[in-house]
Amino acid sequence: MQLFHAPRSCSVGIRILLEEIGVPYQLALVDLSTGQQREQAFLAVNPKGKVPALLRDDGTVLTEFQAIALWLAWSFPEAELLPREPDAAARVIEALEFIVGTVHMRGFVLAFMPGKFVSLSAAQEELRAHGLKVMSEGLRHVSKSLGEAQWLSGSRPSVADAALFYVTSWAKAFNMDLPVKLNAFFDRMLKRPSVIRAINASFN
Ligand SMILES: N[C@@H](CCC(=O)N[C@@H](CS)C(=O)NCC(=O)O)C(=O)O
Repeated sequence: MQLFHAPRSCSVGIRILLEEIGVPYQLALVDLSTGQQREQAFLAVNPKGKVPALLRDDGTVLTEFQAIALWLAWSFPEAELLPREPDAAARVIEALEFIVGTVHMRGFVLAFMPGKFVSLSAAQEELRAHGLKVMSEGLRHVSKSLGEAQWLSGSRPSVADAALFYVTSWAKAFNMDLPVKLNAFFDRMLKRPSVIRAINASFN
């Protein structure tokens, strides 16, 4: 398999899952800062111009964080990235969708890239404030769901924990206050060999 990946982006979450599974894969780096995601070569892989994208062994490409994460979990069940019991699995998918769909897409994106949506600076400030609110309320909500558990799935890191890692790493990078439990979660993730391998190679 080949993961199309941008350092410091959400695709690090998929990289962590591949490392947790331990399956061989290649990395194709996409430089978002120079707009490589909008070049023809990458658009031929993912016409939406976004990472992550995963080229699978059958030659097909899967896009969208949640779809890739769940496909990996179902394809490599021995890695236990998703509980088998339906109710527990639904809770993990609920957290995954909230982290990617709301905290990332409606929080971080609006807070840090308001210029993608509106040009007037007053409007950008309004969007930024809204994004920051969504993001910090969202992270507080996730922290509550984590409760006293180490991982969102309870006993071991799941697809949702990989997503929580990348949003908490952004919060840290922007010096945002994180709920205590999410700080502890982030430190726990940083100690996992899969995360060490994933970020060493992506932050080079
Ligand atoms: N809905 C997509 C969003 C992915 C996404 O926003 N990726 C960002 C990096 S975190 C990206 O590729 N941005 C490049 C761009 O928008 O030009 C998913 O869940 O995979």
